[in-house]
Amino acid sequence: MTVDSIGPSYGITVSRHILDSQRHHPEATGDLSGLLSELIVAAKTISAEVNMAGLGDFLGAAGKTNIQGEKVQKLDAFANTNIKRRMARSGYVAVMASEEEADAIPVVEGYEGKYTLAFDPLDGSSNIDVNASIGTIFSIHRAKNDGYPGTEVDLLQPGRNQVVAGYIIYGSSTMLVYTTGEGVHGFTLDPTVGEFYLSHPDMHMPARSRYYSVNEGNTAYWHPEMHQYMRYIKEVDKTTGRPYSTRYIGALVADFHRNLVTGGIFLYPCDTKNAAQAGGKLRLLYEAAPLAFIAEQAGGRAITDDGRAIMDIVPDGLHQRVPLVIGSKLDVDLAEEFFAGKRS
Ligand code: AHM
Ligand code: MG
Repeated sequence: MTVDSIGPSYGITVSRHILDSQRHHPEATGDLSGLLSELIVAAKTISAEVNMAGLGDFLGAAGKTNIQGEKVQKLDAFANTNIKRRMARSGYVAVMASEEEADAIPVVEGYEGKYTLAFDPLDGSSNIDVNASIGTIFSIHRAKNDGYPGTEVDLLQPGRNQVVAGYIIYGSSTMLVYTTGEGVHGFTLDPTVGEFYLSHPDMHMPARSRYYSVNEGNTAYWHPEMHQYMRYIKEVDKTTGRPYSTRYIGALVADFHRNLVTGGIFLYPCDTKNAAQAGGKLRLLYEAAPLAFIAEQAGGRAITDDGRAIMDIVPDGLHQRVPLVIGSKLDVDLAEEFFAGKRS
């Protein structure tokens, strides 16, 4: 039997995809592939738990508040512990940071690896109790020193230095989307066999869209330029595809994923409600920077509303927050023009 007579592949698993990508990098040691494999196991475990949430004891708050002062949901705590424990002995990471923990998380002595991992264990946790989409977001950098215990300094690197970024969305199906800087690839979990299969190779965000995602309940807190931009995209003008339609679920990972697939712009601008935290709500390390890497790789853009590229911001703290405008390139360009006062 010749190889040709074997026929086409039954589907590319994420493990195969990662190993194939590694082959293009002869210098690779396999550590990054190993790290991703460990993360994928964590993702499958969390996915299984999310699917059981309605049946089990996981709904509702765990009775604690996190560093952001928000209620920790039970599933958040589960996801956080699951990722942390799996990674702490993996030998691939030097230090971690989680949206749910105040300080940098050390790994077990003797297991220090060469990467850092920042993660939001369960983004959009207010959606847990209502059976809407939630997700896990992750961001990986090289630590400053290979094989030594990492510190906060290793984690405070700009998004531009990311080696990998991705998310797992627990939606109508569970999907993993990630980039290593060579395009964006999406995999769908087949729960019957427990494998992620390549379902969305080389994802590209449409350059212009007709969708916007924003919490309009914050209108009273917006700056004048945001009002002008919103007024513009809601005007009727069929030649430019307006008015845009709203899509907002309140879980960044879900809103972003939708916009990645169909095109769209997500805005959580600088507002007076969040004045105490530089005007933004979303976290640079766990939310904005990893999604910015994916957006750029898919042909989109991510900026603050004063026009800085999210990827270029050097974090000044693990839990730094930023205003975020992210999505289809031409839509972000347009918002930028309004915010810079070039249009009104
Ligand atoms: P979290 O659930 O990890 O704390 O994330 C914060 C969430 C984002 O997922 C989402 O985009 C945003 O907060 C929604 O905020 P709001 O409810 O103010 O619209
Ligand atoms: Mg979050």
